[in-house]
Amino acid sequence: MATIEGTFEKSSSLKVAIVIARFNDLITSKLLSGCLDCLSRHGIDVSESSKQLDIAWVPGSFELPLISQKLARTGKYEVLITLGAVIRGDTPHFDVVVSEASKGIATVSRETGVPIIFGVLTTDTMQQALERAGIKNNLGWSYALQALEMGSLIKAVS
Ligand code: INI
Repeated sequence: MATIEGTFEKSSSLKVAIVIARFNDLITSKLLSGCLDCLSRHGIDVSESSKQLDIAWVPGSFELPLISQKLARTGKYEVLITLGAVIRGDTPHFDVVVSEASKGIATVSRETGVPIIFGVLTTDTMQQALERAGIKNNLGWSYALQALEMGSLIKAVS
């Protein structure tokens, strides 16, 4: 029997791209901070001159799949992390944005074979989003950890 799982031992050699939405930047920039803190603590160079991390900004969560697809197709990255925040109170088309972002990201990941972490907060209120972006817990940190695990796991099954 083979037990196949991701590890965190070689995290420091992974090449990572983050695709982040500017919409609700108050939230997404906090998710990014948490994400970078986790990557950095696992040995990934997150400096401006880093050769193993790129960050792409898009207008909103709706645009996350297209730019993720472009980046994944370059073959330069072992794993991608998408960051966004869609808040129900702010928009009547909440369901459309969430649905397109989630389906699009899942489709791109399967099509390209590159793991893409779904780091899009979907909340009813700004307060809930703030709580998940640092006031109580910063999910950006968790998304980065999941990225490291998947980056390792995809290598283990390739
Ligand atoms: N984009 C988000 O990331 N979060 C939102 O809450 C949101 N709202 O409220 O509408 C949102 N809209 C913008 C959308 O993602 C696109 O950028 C826009 O429709 C242009 O295609």
